[in-house]
Amino acid sequence: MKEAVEFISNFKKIAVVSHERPDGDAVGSVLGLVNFLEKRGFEAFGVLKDGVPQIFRFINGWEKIVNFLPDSDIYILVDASDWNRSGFEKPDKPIIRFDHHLTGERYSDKDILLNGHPSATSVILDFLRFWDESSIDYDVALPLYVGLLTDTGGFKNREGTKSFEDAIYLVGKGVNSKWVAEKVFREVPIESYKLLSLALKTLTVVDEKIAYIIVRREFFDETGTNKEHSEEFVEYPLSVKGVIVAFKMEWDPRGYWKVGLRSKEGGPNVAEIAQKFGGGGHYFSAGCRIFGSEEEVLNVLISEIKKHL
Ligand SMILES: [Mn+2]
Repeated sequence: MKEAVEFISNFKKIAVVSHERPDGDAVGSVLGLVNFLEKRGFEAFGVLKDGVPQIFRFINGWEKIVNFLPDSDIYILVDASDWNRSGFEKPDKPIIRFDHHLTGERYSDKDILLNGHPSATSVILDFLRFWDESSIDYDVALPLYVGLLTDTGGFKNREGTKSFEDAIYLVGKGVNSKWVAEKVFREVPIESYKLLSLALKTLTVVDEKIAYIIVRREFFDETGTNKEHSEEFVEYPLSVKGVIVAFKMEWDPRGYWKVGLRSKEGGPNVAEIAQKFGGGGHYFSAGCRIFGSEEEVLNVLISEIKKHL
């Protein structure tokens, strides 16, 4: 960490970049770092190709995030396994990566990849506490907490003490955990439920252990919704009793199916399944893109999953 601090300190302009279709961890990682770097006197840019989802626009500084890649001295890639996931051309400048997964590309010997941390914001919190605790104020703590809360699924997806230790620290910086939970989980637009009611009709269990949900193109058309409205739908097949592995397959306007895979205790490593289709992720959560008809994709996915049971 010391080397990473010294390395970053060599530069003046710093861009913090995360993945397309940003989740709470992506947004929180970018904003937590940017707000901290600004406090330290750097010229910092937050970059998200798809912008900040509506639901996270309560976090201080969200409106500073840009959807193009600005000229910068160094690029910090957060919560993403490789640069391609940012949706931008790779710049010809130093890149350093912070993540809570060891898999993926490495860009520098200063990368900070910590396996077992509950969120990328948890890795960043450790790093910022090492760097300068006095610069971690509310504006830094709030986005880091949002990443922690969302990536752990409201503290459901992780065992152990680390998430709670981080939460105690961040709440100690003034984060109101009840207010944030309401912002994140209880401000669902009604369109999401309209989309969900259609998608739930496709909920299917295979061999008692595998379940899936499909979000078809016409569901979006019928309800006037988009991919932002179906973010957490994979929770429904996953939560069926007896099921240990689940996926959501969703039509993407770019012409393929976007597949999100999840595993429960006793379930298979879904990262290995996603990798078969050119995707990636980690043990309990992974994703990939597959071209083909709904039936074709269902068939190849289910037969691949069965090999891992
Ligand atoms: Mn994450």
